[in-house]
Formats: sequence, C-alpha cells, structure tokens
Amino acid sequence: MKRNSFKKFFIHPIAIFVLACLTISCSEEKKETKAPEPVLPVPTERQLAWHEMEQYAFVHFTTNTFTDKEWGYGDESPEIFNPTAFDASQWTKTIKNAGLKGLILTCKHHDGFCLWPSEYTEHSVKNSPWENGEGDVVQAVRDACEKEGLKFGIYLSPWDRNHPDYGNPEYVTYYRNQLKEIFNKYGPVFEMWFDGANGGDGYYGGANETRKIDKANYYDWPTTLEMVREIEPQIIFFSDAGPDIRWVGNERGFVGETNWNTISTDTLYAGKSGITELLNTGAEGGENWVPAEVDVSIRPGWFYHAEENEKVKTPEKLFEIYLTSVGRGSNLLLNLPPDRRGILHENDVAALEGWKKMLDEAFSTNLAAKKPASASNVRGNDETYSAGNLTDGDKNTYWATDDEITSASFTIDLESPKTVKYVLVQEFIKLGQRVKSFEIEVEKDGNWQKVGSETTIGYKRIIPIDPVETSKVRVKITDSRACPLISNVEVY
Ligand code: FUL
Repeated sequence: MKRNSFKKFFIHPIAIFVLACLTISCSEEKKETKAPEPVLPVPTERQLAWHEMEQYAFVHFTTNTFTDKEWGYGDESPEIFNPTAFDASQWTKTIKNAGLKGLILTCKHHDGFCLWPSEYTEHSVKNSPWENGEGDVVQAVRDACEKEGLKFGIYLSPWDRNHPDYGNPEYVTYYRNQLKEIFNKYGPVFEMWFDGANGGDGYYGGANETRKIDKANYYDWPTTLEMVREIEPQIIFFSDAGPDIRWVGNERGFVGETNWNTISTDTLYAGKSGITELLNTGAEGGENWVPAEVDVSIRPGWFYHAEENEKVKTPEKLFEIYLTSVGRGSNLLLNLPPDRRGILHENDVAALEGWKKMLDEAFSTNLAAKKPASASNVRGNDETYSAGNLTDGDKNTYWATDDEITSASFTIDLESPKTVKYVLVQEFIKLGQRVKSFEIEVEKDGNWQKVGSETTIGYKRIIPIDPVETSKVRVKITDSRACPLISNVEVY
C-alpha cells in the first residue's frame, strides 16, 4: 500500500529538470514583454476624466436675454432681468435626457451683470425685480445639476463692460475676489471657461469709452489660476490656449479631421496667422497635452432671441456636429440659451429629443461587443496585449504591438453578416496619442474592400461608412508615432 502510493507520486529527476527549465524560460519570456513606454506628453488624470465626459451643455443667460443683444454694453439696468417662469430643473432635466454630462453657466458675461448676489457689486440679480432681489440663478442651477447628477461649470467673463475699474489693477482684484466668492460658494466646479474676448468699448461706470488691455499680462493669469486651483484642485481650465483644454478655432461645431491633443502652447498667441487652423488640428509632436473643446450654439446666437425660434439646429445637424466633435476625439460644449421665461424653449427641447433619438438609434447595438479579434502583431505574443482587449469592453486593457511595429492591423469577426454604418476606435491615450493614419476595410466575397481612410484617432474616432453588409471588419494602422495602443473598437 505504502510502496504503491510512493510510486504514484515519484517524479523522475530528469522530469524535474525539464520542468524547471520550462518555468525559467517562461518567466524569462514574460519578463521580456515590457509595457510600452509613454509617448510624451500624456494627459493628466483630470484631463482623462474630462475626455470621458465627451459632451455637456453651455448656458448663456443674462440681461442680453431681455435686451436681445449678444454683447451687452454694460449700461443695462438690473431691473430688466426678470424671467417670468424661471426653472433651473427644466434645464437640467432636458440636458440630462439629451445625454449631456454637465452644464457650464455664464455667471457673468461681458456686460458684467452677475447671476448671483455678489458682495462686490450692485450690478447683479440682487437689484433685479426677479424674486424681489432675493433670487440666485447660480445657486439654483448648481443645485439642479447636483440633483440630476450633472457636473457644474463656470463662465466668468474677464472682460467687464460695466465695471468702472476695468483696465486698471483694481479690476483684477475685483475679478479675483469674484472668482474666490463663486468657487467657495458654489463648488464643486469641473471646468472654468475663460473667454478670449477682452477689451474694447463699454460703459465702464459711465466713462463710455474704449479700453484696451495688454492681453498677455493684464490679468497675470498664472497667479489667478493658481488661486482658483487652490480652492478647486480638480478644475479644468479652458481658454484659447489652455492650459488644460484649448479652443477649437471656430464656433461652427467641428474639430479637424486630423486632431492632435498635443500642441505647443507657446505657439498660440493671438494675431498670429494660421492660429485658428492650428487650434483646429493641434500639432503632432506638440509639447503640451491640450485637447480641443468644440463650443457651438443650438441657435445662430449664444443668447436667446425670439426671432431665432425657427432657426434652431435640426436633430440631423446636431448629429452631424456630434460626429465632427465627439466623433473626432474632441468634447462637445453645446449651447442652449434659456428664453425670457427662464426655461429652454420648446423648439430647442424638441431638437434635443430628436437628436438623442438619432444617437440612440445609431449607436445602440455594438456589433463588435465580445466578438473574436485577431491582429497581425501582438506585443511579445503576450495575452496581456492581445487583440481580444479591443472588444472586451474594458477601457483599461489595450491591444499593443511590438515597439518597432508602427503599422499593423486587427480584424474583428462579427461572426455573421451585418450591415455596418460606423466603426468606432479608441486609443489608450494614457500613454500618449500615437496613430497618424489608418484605413478601414470590410470583407466582401472573400476580398478586403477599403471603406475608409483617416488620420488621427486619439480619445475616440467614429468613422461613418457607406452602409455595407459584412461579417469581418479590419482596421489597418498605416503609420503611428510609436507602437499603436488601441483600447476599444465598436461597430454599428
Ligand atoms: C465668445 C463670446 O464673446 C461670446 O459672446 C460667447 O460667450 C462665446 C462662447 O465666446 O468669445
């Protein structure tokens, strides 16, 4: 009995030797599959969280809503601000239903009127008849956002056409006091929007004159931003030139087909020719990670004007804007201006509903989810970087090639013929933006047919293709700054 069991568990010394060798060589192979080195610059954690928001609302609301202007001169009486049926929850419910993730409010536009009862000026809601001067739009909107799980953002125009000190150092102190006031009172704030329009003619406390400022130095931005970041460490700063996100160079709703999240911020100064083009595309090899945000209004103007009620963008136009913003790796900041009642107009609400329906219809069933994927090269032949990561629905895993490989392809097997209209690809941008060009192919009667040819991918790229029936989709990366890292592929 004893002898038998010994026999059972006896392992020959040669077998032990072979096993040991195998274990050593396997672990050596594992060790060799090093994680890819980052391609610098890479986004900060705050920027990554911002990329994942994808789309949120802009809300322009102030005395302009009641004067029919786009830029108030600064001499408007606070008494004209009097919405008759103000309801911030109508805004936030509409915004939430449209699939937007946050809201940035013009707490103060260029006219200087404050939507909260600031202790530093009389030019605010506290001197308006609305709610007998007891109202606070910023508080109401911030609370409504919290209730709907939307993030809240602030626009506080640096240019103030009402303030008597605009252009002097005293105004910068005033502006900073207001930033402190608003950030301490209404946080958390996910994004601060610093407008680029600065200086010109205005009321300026009755001076009625033109005041020019030295845009580069007047506000001493580094000190101002540091002050805000101390109150709100997670904040994302928008301005024409960052530091966290950049303007896209137009207000028509599109980022470049080539869209680099990188740019060298010292190349961005106003007046330089080609600046809007540069903002629109970013720069391959730029020194800073400063992605573009696409700001565009649902109406021709940023503020509500009754005569534009029939000019609200159609669901189809909004869908096109989605594809040229989010679909090109940018974030969409869609402006929705409340009317004189203080609510979003029926036409705007209907357009948003139609748009959401189109988005849901187009992107409801991901034909690639959990489908088999294969690739022409897998980093170190290691499971960790396999093509399966493309369709696993996990944003933290990615397919990678060996370091020296900068052109490679992967294939998604849809397992049966499906009509394909969109291919969605995402880079693992945590380690930098890499892909410079790629093609989309579909298998047709045993042959590969090219159906799309694009440049950058970045955070997300949605490629519309002429509807085609196929059971295999191949993405060929034809050039990349370093080995490509792709975290997600979806097919619709
Ligand atoms: C511009 C402003 O001058 C417009 O009024 C609007 O606020 C737009 C979003 O930014 O620079």
